[in-house]
Amino acid sequence: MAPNNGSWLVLSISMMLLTHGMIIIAKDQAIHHDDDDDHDDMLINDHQMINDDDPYRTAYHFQSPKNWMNDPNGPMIYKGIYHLFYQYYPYDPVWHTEIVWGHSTSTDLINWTQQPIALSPSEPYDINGCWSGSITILPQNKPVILYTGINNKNYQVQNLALPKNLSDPYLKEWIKLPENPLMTGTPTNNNNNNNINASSFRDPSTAWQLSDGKWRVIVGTQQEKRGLAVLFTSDDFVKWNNTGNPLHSTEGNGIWECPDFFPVYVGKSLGADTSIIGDDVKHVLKLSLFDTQYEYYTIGRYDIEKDIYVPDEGSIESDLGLRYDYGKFYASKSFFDDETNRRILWGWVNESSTQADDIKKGWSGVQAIPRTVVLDKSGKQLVQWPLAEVDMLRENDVELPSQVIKGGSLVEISEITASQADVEISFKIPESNYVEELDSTWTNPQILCSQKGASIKGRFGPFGLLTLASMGLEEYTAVFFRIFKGPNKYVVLMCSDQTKSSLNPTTDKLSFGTFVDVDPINEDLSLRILIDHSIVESFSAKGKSCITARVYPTMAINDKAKLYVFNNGTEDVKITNIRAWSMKKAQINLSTDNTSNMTY
Ligand code: DQQ
Repeated sequence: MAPNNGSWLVLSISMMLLTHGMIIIAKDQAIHHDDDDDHDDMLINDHQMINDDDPYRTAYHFQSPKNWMNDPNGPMIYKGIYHLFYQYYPYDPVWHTEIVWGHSTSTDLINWTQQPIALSPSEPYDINGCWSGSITILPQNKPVILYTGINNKNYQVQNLALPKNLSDPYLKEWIKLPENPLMTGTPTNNNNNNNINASSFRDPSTAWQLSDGKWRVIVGTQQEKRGLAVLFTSDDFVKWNNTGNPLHSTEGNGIWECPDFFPVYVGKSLGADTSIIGDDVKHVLKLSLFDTQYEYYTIGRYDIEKDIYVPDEGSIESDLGLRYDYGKFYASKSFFDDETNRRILWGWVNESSTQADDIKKGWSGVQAIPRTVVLDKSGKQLVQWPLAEVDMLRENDVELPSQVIKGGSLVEISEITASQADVEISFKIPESNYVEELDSTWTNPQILCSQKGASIKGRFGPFGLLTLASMGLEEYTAVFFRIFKGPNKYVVLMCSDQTKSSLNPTTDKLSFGTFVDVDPINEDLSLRILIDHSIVESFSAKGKSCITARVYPTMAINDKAKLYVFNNGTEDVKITNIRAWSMKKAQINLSTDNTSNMTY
């Protein structure tokens, strides 16, 4: 792509910064904190300080070396190296406003090397925190970060940072632009009201460019209770104008955090670059709703004449709409991997333990296994699937013959490390008149799952898997289906039931659930679960519905954990396929050099 004026301007600013030695954010630069010397040492040796016996530390999910991690920020691929930045508080396993951008790199999205902190509070426009944001790759392969700074008055402003050295594929150092902040809201009671509340204005998206050469970016905000993705445009990526018309907004759902806006191909299982426009794509707008702490997405059309996004009829941002994940999954961020033509999604999975327990274990937060995202053939929802690279960690392949699982029975899947596993299973049910009727008031699947947990007998279901189960079933996390007869079709409920996940009475054991768009008579009812000590990540119907849970068994830990297929319905169900693997440990956040230690 030919460089446009914007990228040349950015380039010249970056050259100027290099020549004049402006704001360099390096690993040994003091972070805004009282006791810097000790902490610099901690950053380098962090990974050595986590207790090796911790039964909840994950083995192949991305985690910070220690302490607090939340949102994934600015994932990308640059010169063949994958980058993940993340909201990181390096001094405490608890969120603090003066958060920094942790940074790790990988060649395979599974094994990660810790890099120096990319951004930390240092300037009046971000002295109280470097909050979430995104990366955009400008023409001539120049990545830039747009992020939210919490300024010296505690207002939220949008800033730009550039790599110090584009020839370093690890992009270890970042430079903040002297023109920052580039986008601001209006502090309360200011007469020049630009209708953006400076206390609720954050998380710039990846920018996209249309044929008029202008860059567009959305930022999450709210007006009263109306949630909005305000739209800014720019010719040069430095001077940004508020168009005054949000890309999209919805009454009543409060501030939109971490908006993500991207195209998906219709009828093609490929990812699309964020700037792709055309008849062969639809658009997705994802919001993280602060008020519910859940994410919602809609599928719709990007009207480039009006610069607005119009969700398809019936596609809405609420509990009646679609979610990437019906469990714990928040502040997610996708990027387009142009080397493999995939759109890859990262999402933060927070703890379900008490803060006191987080402090005891010394860390908090994991990232879900990155997922590919494509449009389902129905055009009405997305399909997500763990990256193929995850399969490299599989070992001890166990395959059980196709069989009928009788109502009320349990089958163990043995010979794998059940606390660190990947399991795939498919069920089939026969046509039957003996299916539970769906009551018309049962519209909320999460509530239905909490009322009809794994121990509540049905007819076809509950059947599925008991993960992280103790020998005497004192503890287990059950992921299962239950089939109902709706007015004109079968209705499949998928649940992740955490109520028996731990004997520790203090953990949050909320059940999760969703209805799955699958025909259980004519299609296989498939389930894949990634189990990793304290996370159970479930994908049903080949990725149409996902539920992620965090659990903390006290007995079913390490080699004491077991995995079972169960059927607690009265009716027999056919298992058409079962395969399971132990998962090797990935190398996550080694603080050594960039290329070594990439073996399994
Ligand atoms: N986390 C960041 C914010 C974002 C929130 C602060 C979402 O930028 O809105 O750590 O989890």
